[in-house]
Amino acid sequence: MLLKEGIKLKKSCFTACGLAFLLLFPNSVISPARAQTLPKPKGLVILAVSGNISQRNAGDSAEFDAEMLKAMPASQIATRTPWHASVARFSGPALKTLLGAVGAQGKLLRMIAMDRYEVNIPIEDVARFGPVLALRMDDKELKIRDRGPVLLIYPFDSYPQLNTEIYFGRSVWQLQQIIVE
Ligand SMILES: Nc1nc2c(c(=O)[nH]1)N[C@H]1C(S)=C(S)[C@@H](COP(=O)(O)O)O[C@H]1N2
Ligand SMILES: [Mo]
Repeated sequence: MLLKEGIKLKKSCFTACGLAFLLLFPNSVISPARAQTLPKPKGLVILAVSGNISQRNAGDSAEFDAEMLKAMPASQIATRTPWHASVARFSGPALKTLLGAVGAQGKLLRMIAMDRYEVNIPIEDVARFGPVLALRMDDKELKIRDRGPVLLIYPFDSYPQLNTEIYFGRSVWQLQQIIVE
């Protein structure tokens, strides 16, 4: 009799503890991906994300080498651009994919390029137009001389309204740093 009571008590304690754990750490079950830590880059860092992010691998930043970016699911945009007169196929992680990987939360993306060019992109652009961090053009890796290694491309041909100076200006080439605000 006493033993039975003891087992019952133990059982209910387990349930209560489990419940308390879930209440304290809801993310442990709801989004296990968030708990994953970002691996450290092994090669040359070509893109760094900082600001309002939850995943970091180098101080306040999430740093990426080429291999890490290539390992992400790739998206494609076939379009003409201000720099390419005929249609080309650009591929690489969608900006949305990268922002998801670092747990970005904010309203504004400060984009900074190798030449210190800087432009602000409203976060709405990400879902609305699906811009891509192009690493390749027609399956060929973009070199620095091709405006790579990371070139932000909007689907200019799919959305005629993108063909303005505003979006040309947001098409950052040689993108090096993103600050999420
Ligand atoms: N890295 C970098 N990206 C950049 C720029 C720049 O100066 N540096 N200029 C922006 C602007 S203002 C425009 S209109 C387009 C086209 O620039 P271009 O015609 O001078 O090549 O690229 C955008 N991306
Ligand atoms: Mo511009």
